[in-house]
Amino acid sequence: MSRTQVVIIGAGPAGLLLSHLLAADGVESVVLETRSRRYVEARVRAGILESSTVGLLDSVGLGERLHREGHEHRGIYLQWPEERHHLDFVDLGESSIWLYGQTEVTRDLGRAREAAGQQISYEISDTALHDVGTDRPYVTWTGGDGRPERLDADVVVGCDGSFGPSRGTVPAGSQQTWERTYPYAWLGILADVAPSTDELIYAWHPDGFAMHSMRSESVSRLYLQVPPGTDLATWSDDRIWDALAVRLGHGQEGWELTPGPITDRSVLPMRSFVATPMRYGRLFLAGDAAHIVPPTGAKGLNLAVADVALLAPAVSALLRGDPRPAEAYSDTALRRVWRCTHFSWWMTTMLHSTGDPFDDQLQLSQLRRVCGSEHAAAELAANYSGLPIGL
Ligand code: RFL
Ligand code: PHB
Repeated sequence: MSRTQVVIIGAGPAGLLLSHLLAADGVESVVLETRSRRYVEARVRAGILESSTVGLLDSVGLGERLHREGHEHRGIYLQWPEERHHLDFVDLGESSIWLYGQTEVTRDLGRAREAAGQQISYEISDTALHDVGTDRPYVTWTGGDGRPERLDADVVVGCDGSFGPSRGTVPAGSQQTWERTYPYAWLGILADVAPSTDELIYAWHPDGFAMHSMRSESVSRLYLQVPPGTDLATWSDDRIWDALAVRLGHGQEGWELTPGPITDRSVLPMRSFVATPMRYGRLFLAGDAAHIVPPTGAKGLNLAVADVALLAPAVSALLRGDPRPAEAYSDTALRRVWRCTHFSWWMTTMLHSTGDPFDDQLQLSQLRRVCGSEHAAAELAANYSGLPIGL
């Protein structure tokens, strides 16, 4: 029977960063992951890092490539037909944000953990958590070679995203969940073309929301609001670029959207979800395993980082015999989770067309208010650029 101090389920950003932070505190962990390392590192997802996320990565030696290859943005554009406004977070007294893909964060973490000799088992199956309500939890799984495995630990951390088994291990009576589904989805593309904008554009349009993001000087990332369950086959490349051009305002005041070859496309459902508390006995939940936000606020990855920044010292203290930070973890983390849940819901409902003309007018009124009032703009900027880690 093998034993470690902490078993971490999931090698996404939350799990990898947690193993890194624990190691810096002298705590041993083993990471278990169903997918291959290549798959995990290639998964196209988030793109925006808050300043506190960047600060944390810097402080643990993970910021070097980010500063070299990432891009610092002072703010975002908000637009609706005929009007585009730049919100400069720095001028509004808030922090800048960084454009650096989740793929790159995961690669940096993967390399750092490999160099440190971190034990990570990829391509495992049948992950099951046992006795997490006791002081002797353990995890079983089937290894890549088909052999059954068991690992006993002091603590198990579920960093296994929204579909992993950890959250479901908590008995129903010991967990409460909140959920909101939205009547729209995003069609996201990656394209081999230089971005047509210097900073992200969030666009309200009666046809539906559109967003222009990017990954580098030569790779653009764009999104279109589509109905949930949209079949990608019904969206040809031309249809996608035409819709983006209309919604993003191609031709207005000389602005042009340059199309290019699409290299990746997917449809993403949108939902808000929170499970509380984020602890049950010796099981702690972090990142998407505990909460999901719609991507409109760029919060998911940043929340996962904020969770593990709180959790790592709490677990270290617990293992040294001080249970207080671990007892405070869930309540402390949830204050930020609910703030980001509200902000993501607010951005989402302000920007996505519902087809109801009354909603259109309310949304346009809200957008004009945000772009016309320094106070309203500063509130968006503070939430978007990120609240302090310990909020
Ligand atoms: P992850 O990244 O989902 O990682 C969970 C890992 O657990 C593994 N796993 C298991 N491992 C072992 N045994 C099992 N039984 C397992 N079941 C699952 C999975 O394979 C996976 O590797 O969760 P984590 O680490 O909590 O990280 C969360 C972020 O990935 C997520 O919140 C963000 O990507 C959300 N998000 C965004 N966040 C931002 O901060 N800024 C953004 O701009 C942003 N844009 C986005 C996004 C998410 C998107 N999608 C696809 C959901 C844009 C998109 C399109
Ligand atoms: C992205 O670059 O993928 C991205 C950026 C901001 C968002 C969502 C996604 O709000």
